[in-house]
Amino acid sequence: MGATNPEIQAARQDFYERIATGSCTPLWEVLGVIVPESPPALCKPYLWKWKTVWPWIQQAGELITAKQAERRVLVLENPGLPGKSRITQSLYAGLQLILPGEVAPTHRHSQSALRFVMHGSGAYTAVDGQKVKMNVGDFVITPQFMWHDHGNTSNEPMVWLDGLDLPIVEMFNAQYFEKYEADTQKVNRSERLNLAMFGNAMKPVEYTRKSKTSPLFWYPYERTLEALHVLRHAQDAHPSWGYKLQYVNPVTGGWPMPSIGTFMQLLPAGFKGKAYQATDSTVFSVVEGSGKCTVGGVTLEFNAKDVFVCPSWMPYSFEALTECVLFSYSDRPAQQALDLWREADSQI
Ligand code: GTQ
Repeated sequence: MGATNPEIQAARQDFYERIATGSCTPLWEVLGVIVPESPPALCKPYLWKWKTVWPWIQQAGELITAKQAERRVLVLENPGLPGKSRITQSLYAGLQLILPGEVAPTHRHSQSALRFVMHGSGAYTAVDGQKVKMNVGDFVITPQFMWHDHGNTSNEPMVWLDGLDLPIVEMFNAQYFEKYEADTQKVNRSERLNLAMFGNAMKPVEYTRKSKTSPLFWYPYERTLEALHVLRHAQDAHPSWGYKLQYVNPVTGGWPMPSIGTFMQLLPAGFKGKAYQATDSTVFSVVEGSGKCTVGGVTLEFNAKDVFVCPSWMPYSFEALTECVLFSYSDRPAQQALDLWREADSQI
């Protein structure tokens, strides 16, 4: 808007104040903010070093039990979104600690959750009567509104990354939460059965789809890693992401979770990737290796067990010092469901 004479400005101000009494407000004062040309950079690139957070996780373990806390988790809060309990505008991330002998009691909620195991092995997640023992690198799904509890029957602490669509469900104001009558739920099936039913690109003939979430809820690391190693020897690396697989729902071929997409990629030692840009802010969890991610003018140097975030539409590129394996998740399925997702080269 060009220079406006003070009289008109005062009249407008007066007008804004009058319409505010009836909960109206002028669009022209906020249009550029609410309809920006491209995604505003509110979410910042950031890296959480395992070396820094591991002592804090252990200290949390001394201050509160898993049962007292319900879930003993350090939330990874994006420095650009303080106080909002989120790592990106649409997704939550937290590091959950379960000590030997502990139980995180059974509850259910409308938010979908993923677990990605970072440290330790042998703790379990029970989902809807099925128990999964989790090991480093395993990706486990807790579908929306399914009873789940976690416990550690091993003799070492276990830490995993929780990824939830909390901000999405909050945006829709569709949150529900319930506690189960007991700490642990009755378990009558094992993860071996889940893998047998859905983990071999096969499914029981009589199976009919009940929800949008994958009926396979355990994706063991050894299978994922083997696939990446075979690919690595069979073909050239993609110029931006090396060798990258996306997890799928074996029944539909689509994403395993309706709101969150998950990936695992391998960057060969010495890999120098071209920059990539897409509208899904992405959370990376480093399983193996050391490297660098350059994003939005910042270089994030990562090692195993570090977590970092690349915000929407900021070009990012990888450099691998050693062979790296990276797990990642984003809201790509939710954006695609609404026809919003864009890559830099896509034609719209
Ligand atoms: O394990 O159910 O990090 O409900 C945050 C909310 C974990 C869980 C979180 C949750 C959970």
